[in-house]
Amino acid sequence: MSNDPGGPPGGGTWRDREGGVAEKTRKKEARPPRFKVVLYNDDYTPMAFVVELLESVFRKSPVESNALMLRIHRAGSGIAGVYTLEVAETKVATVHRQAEERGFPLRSGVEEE
Ligand code: TYC
Repeated sequence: MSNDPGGPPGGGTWRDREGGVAEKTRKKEARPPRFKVVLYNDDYTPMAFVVELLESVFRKSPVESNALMLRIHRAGSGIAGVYTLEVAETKVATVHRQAEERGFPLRSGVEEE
């Protein structure tokens, strides 16, 4: 009676272990969860300030920044960028700090992708 097909306890193959990291773990580390930074429209923040932020904080081109600002203005909100959680939260904090410094009510937030 030897039904044992061989291989490590718990299934899989011995080969799984040769790299030291199982495939599931490797995938997790290679693709961390991503988070959208959403910018919301309001009636008071100047268009030029939003464009400036999209360029300086979100590294978008002037043309792209202007198009996105207008999209947010018309639709009510828009995605400024997609990042890891820590980076997304830092961008939101930067947006709020710079807007508050200028006395503008601009709001933004993080949403899981
Ligand atoms: N609605 C603003 C205005 O007319 C412009 C604006 C665009 C404000 C995008 C916020 O996220 C925003 N001055």
